[in-house]
Amino acid sequence: MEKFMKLALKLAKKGTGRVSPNPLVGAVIVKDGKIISTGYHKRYGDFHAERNAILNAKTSLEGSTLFVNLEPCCHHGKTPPCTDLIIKSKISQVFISILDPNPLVNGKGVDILRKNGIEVHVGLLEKEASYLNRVFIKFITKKTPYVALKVAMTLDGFICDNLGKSKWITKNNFNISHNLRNFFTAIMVGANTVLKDNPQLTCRNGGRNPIRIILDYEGKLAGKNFSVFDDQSRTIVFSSRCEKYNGAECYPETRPEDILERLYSLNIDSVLIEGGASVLSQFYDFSDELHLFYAPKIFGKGLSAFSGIEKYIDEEFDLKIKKIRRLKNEFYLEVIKNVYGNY
Ligand code: AOF
Ligand code: ZN
Repeated sequence: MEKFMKLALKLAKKGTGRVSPNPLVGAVIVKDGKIISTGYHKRYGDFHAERNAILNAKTSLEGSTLFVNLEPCCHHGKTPPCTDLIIKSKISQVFISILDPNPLVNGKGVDILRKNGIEVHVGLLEKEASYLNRVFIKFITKKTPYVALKVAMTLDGFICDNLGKSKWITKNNFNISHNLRNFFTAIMVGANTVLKDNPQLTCRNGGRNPIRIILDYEGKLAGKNFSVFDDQSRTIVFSSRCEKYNGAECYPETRPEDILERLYSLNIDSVLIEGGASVLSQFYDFSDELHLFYAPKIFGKGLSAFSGIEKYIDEEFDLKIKKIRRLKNEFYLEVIKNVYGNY
């Protein structure tokens, strides 16, 4: 059974970067032990995974088993309820990893299937499935974007040396970093990072470009020609000097909680914050996970990634290491701060 759900999860991941703020969902239909059809949710507003799998089938689905990593929907959204189609196609068994946290569904999809005589099992590969859809779960239940922080630093936690130089502390993180830019809907940096590095903030390993968010409270970048203002992607500025930004999409919020509320209202479900120290520190308490790249260097003095926060040894640190990976002579940690679901 697990191998079919694993395939559903693998298919779901193909929607990465394209379905937000909807969930990543894959579906596999099995009959007499053989896979007879598959499908996944490809793009926001398109057909759901289950519908695609059912439509892709070349044979009768009567008596077959459906594997899907999220509970089938039973509401009319951009598309009609998947439960109707599942019942109509005479599928007799459904394996689901997790219930849909969307209050419009949340258990009601399972009830409808059961009432129609379909055998339903919930919980297969639950941990993998809730981790995969952590952004969706947070966004729809907490009504605020999922926040990830990304930092490249020395072993002693510095993001630049004592002369302010930061290029390049680590050099083996290209692929992971650009996968993150594809995974999260938006990427955020402060004005100083733009002034110093003139980054493009695009995804350059095959994914789509994230929405670029620039925090420029004082309007230092207004009217200037930085790469973040090119037409490769949408750029959103937060500034108390929006009038200096004629034409650009600009909002006046400056506090992290207000910025996140604005992003929620813009339907932006997740943001990857890439620095610098002041932005990372301001958003630390609002963050859900950290992506930390370490180079075997020790500076002793410089700018600490989180120099704007102050925590003490007696405080609770709910940080859990999710992944450790060696990258040649460097290493990468994925650290989870908040769990949505079970993983
Ligand atoms: C998806 N893809 O494969 C599944 C989803 O507006 P709609 O019609 O696209 O409905 C979106 C909701 O449908 C979403 O919030 C979730 O509750 C449910 N399931 N959504 O985009 C899918 N299975
Ligand atoms: Zn559906």
